[in-house]
Amino acid sequence: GPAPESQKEAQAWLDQRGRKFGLFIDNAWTEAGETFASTNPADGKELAQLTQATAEDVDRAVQAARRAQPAWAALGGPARARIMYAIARLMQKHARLFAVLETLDNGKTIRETRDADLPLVARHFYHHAGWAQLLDEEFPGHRAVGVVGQIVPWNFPLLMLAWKIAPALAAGNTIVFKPAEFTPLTALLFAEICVQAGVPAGVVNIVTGDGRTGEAIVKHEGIDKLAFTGSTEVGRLIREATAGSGKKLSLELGGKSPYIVFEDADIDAAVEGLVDSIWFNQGQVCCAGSRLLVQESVEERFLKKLKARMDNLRLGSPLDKSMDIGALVDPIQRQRIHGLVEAARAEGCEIYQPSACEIPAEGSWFPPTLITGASTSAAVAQAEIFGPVLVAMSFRTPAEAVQLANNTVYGLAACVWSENISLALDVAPQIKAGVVWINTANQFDAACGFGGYKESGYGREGGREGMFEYLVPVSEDARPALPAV
Ligand code: TXE
Repeated sequence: GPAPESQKEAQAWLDQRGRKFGLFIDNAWTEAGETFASTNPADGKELAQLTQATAEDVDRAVQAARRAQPAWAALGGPARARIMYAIARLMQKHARLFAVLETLDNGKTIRETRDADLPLVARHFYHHAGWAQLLDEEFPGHRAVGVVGQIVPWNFPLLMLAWKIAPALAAGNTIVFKPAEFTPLTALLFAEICVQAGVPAGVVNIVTGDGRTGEAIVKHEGIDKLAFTGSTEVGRLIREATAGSGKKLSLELGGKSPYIVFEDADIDAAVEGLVDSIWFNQGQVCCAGSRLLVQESVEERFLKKLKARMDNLRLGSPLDKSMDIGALVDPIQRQRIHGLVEAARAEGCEIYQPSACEIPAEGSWFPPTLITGASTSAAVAQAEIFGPVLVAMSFRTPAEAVQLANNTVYGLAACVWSENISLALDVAPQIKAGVVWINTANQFDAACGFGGYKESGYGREGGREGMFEYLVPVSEDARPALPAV
């Protein structure tokens, strides 16, 4: 069953501030201003009131970050590393509290927050503490960009925070960070961890709010670099808004990743991998394997096994350790997903949902869904659904598989399943995707750059490549001004 101690701890943490939060600026909490509610999507109940940060609030956060930046950079990599190791250890120490809070705020299952999100978060801080330690040797001739603005979505609130904040700190930047309006709570708990770990005032500032707060960060002249993860639509707005501003920018956007199964694949393993690929986090994953491309000769066998596996997926209370599928982040997302699935049904597609899957009366839920018979140009085959919905198509030859795999505007991730490693290694590089997994799925490593091509964005997070996003060559500072013409 659920962990009662950690649940009590999470409720106590919320209560301790009267369930009303201000902003975290310069290592201090502001009074709550105009607020909005964050709810538990599993029961629709309010968890807390959060402050909608105004442009003035954002400006104060940027000023604090600007004041703190020179000293933070001058502290040097090894000293920053010590603080980052402390953050990593504290994240591990409070992992259960973080996991419960994340599950309450987001609706994802406790099994995932406990076994995936939190271990990956700690690992990300440890890994980047290592980069801080080695900064001078590994990145000679580089310095921190300065003040960075970071905006993240709601699907992996804390993990996306780690992907953003860890490399920025390692490189010597100071930060104005905005969590998504649906899932702001763990970022605020993280703020307390920063204080405990000895992060100096002004280095990490956390402002809550919706897209208006995001816009204020994007437009602020005191921001030297922006890092955004979210929808392609907002990514495009940010790129337009920053064009010509000189701000450095990285975008991690949507995806419609292919999951390719060849006839010689280990079918049972491929089915299991697919369950993880599309139903992990209710399919609200940028690199979700949302398009199954299966070789015609094994299509029937594969789909039969897949449906049997779908029938065994358990959907229900995210705090229950035995659940596979939790709640969607918000009823708005449920509405969107429902609309796309119903449009596919109206176009004559076949929709499979396990008949025994009971949907709770309260909260926002969607059953695991398989769509067959969609044309390659159908909306469900092209648009990022961002829910527990898989679209299956078949192919005859490897060349056709590659053509179908690349037939979207996105290019974030892909999976290739075949016991013939020559075939897999031949196909993988032909797929335009930032990551291609062979005979596996959802393998994330802090040492490995993650990011996209095409409308999935640009820039990489993680590893050496990710560090360069938060550094600039010092030679640019030394370059003499151009002579007047
Ligand atoms: O994303 P948004 P939403 C896709 C997915 C999902 C859809 C909508 O298909 O169904 O987007 O989700 C902030 N300037 N993905 O609406 O709006 C916002 O407050 C600056 C895929 O939640 O992109 C939040 O913090 N910031 C994606 C963050 O941007 C702005 C993950 C993301 O919100 C802003 C999320 C603005 N004008 C959604 N408007 C993935 N592939 O990982 C909003 N924001």
